[in-house]
Amino acid sequence: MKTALVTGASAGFGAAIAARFAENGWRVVACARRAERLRQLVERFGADRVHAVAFDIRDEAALRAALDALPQDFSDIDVLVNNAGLALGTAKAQDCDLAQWRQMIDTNVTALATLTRLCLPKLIERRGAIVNISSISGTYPYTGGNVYGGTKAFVTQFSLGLRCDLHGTGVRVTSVEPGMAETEFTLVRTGGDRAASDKLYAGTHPITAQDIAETVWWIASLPSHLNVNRIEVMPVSQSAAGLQVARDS
Ligand code: NDP
Ligand code: 8X3
Repeated sequence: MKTALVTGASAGFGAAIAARFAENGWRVVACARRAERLRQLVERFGADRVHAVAFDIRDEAALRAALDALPQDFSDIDVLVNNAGLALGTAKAQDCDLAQWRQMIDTNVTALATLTRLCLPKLIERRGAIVNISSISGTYPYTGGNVYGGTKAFVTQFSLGLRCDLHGTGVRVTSVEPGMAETEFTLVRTGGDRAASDKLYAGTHPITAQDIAETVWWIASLPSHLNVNRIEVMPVSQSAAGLQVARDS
């Protein structure tokens, strides 16, 4: 039986990814801060299938302790899904809150890189795979995307760099780059503004968490000689239209 470690498994993509792997017979290590949400996964699939670990991924000591304390049945990680992440705010850079910038960098960049580094020996030993959840915001800039987009550009480039370093090890690395998806993402970004979240997605037929779970499952279950380097997924209702010009400024 194979094992996946999924970060951000308490909501959105991560919860759907954890469920997709568990229902397909994998063991899942489900990580996030909200223990009660993770407990629901354990109740749904059983403690022999899902092991829940609640901690803040920005806390390196807690991260190390969680990995060190994995029960033997869950310690052989075959697939690492680096999904935990967030955007905070939509203000222009000149108006942004530095604490929010730091939280995005600490979560989306530093914690992701730290967990990856700590899992690499096991992943190499098991010829495993890393699936990093990046975003189209790492490729296409938009007003108010500033640091969030920067963190996701890191995730994409880090994924490509890992591919180089892991050359010859058999470890696969993929950057998944979704566009607009309806999860708790916008609620978090707006500080819990349900009306703003509903307004953003109204009438758009956005990506669902299940869509991304299906994408990640497909990547993980491909034959071991195939690597999807990057995959960009948007809802049909979204496309890129960049470039603005300020006159007489
Ligand atoms: P959600 O807000 O629904 O889920 C985010 C998950 O990340 C939650 O499980 C949350 O758990 C976890 N998380 C956040 N901060 C921490 C932390 N400090 N420690 C541990 N876990 C943390 O959003 P999505 O499912 O949409 O987001 C998942 C990933 O997908 C993110 O990396 C996001 O940037 C990316 N993405 C999202 C898109 C979208 O439009 N929704 C599009 C492209 C990419 P908890 O709060 O319990 O700790
Ligand atoms: C999350 C979606 O619109 O910020 O990555 O690119 S968006």
